[in-house]
Amino acid sequence: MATSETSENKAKQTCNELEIQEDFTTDIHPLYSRIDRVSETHNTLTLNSSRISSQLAHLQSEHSSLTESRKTLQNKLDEDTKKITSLQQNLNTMTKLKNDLSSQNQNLQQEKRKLQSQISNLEDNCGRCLPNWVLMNNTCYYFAVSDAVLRKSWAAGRQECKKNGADLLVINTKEEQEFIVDTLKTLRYNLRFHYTNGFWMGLKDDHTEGTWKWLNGTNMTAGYWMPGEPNDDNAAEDCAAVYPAAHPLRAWNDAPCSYPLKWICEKEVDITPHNPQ
Ligand code: MMA
Ligand code: CA
Repeated sequence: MATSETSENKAKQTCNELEIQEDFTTDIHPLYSRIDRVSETHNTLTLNSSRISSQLAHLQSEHSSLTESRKTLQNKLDEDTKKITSLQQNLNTMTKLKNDLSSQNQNLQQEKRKLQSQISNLEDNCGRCLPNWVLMNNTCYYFAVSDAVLRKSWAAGRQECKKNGADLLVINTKEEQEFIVDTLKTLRYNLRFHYTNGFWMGLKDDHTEGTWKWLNGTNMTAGYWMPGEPNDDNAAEDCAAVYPAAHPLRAWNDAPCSYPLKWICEKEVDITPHNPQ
């Protein structure tokens, strides 16, 4: 304390002396004060410069560590992008596989239904009807349902029946009508309704328009026509066909006899079992 008081007093004294000597110092005093300011500025700048240098070093190290992270992240991004692409490819493959399997499944289901109906045919008519014919009440029926069988005119369809010792279908009872339509629907499960999907029967009105006669010569008594049929469209429809219609008792249509349709044959059960050659 004593020392600082003393130096304070000394300073005051010096100040006074300087004031007294003001006249002598007026020339050099501003120079000293400028030197002081310059040196102060220099100090400040040196300080700032070293701060900046250290900040720069810090920023540089941050920059290089960020560059490093950026590289790592970019690599990760590249890897992930690759993964995504390969997953996308897998997904496409899987989707395709799934579609293939589902269509295969559909085909197999169809095949299964066909085979099941063939099994029941075999169990029912083993040896009594030709292969692929259906037995009902001692009568064998052939339904030309296969896509491999082309549509034919009424007369050409009838010819096919005759080749097998049969003739076109004659429907004698309501039960037979229901059996025919039900069987058609079972066999043609995947066929959408269309008038070209009819099956010729042994029924015509070509002798007297409007008088329908079965092949066995009997007049048709009960007709299971679709609504609006028979309409003898264009005055040219003298042959009757049965369809896999929703309502089994509204399933007939008259069509031009030359028109290509499928057909149904009918024949009494063979007494002798069929021997496949
Ligand atoms: C129409 C209708 C039937 C006729 C067919 C044949 C699509 O159905 O008039 O009665 O038999 O055409 O072309
Ligand atoms: Ca018609």
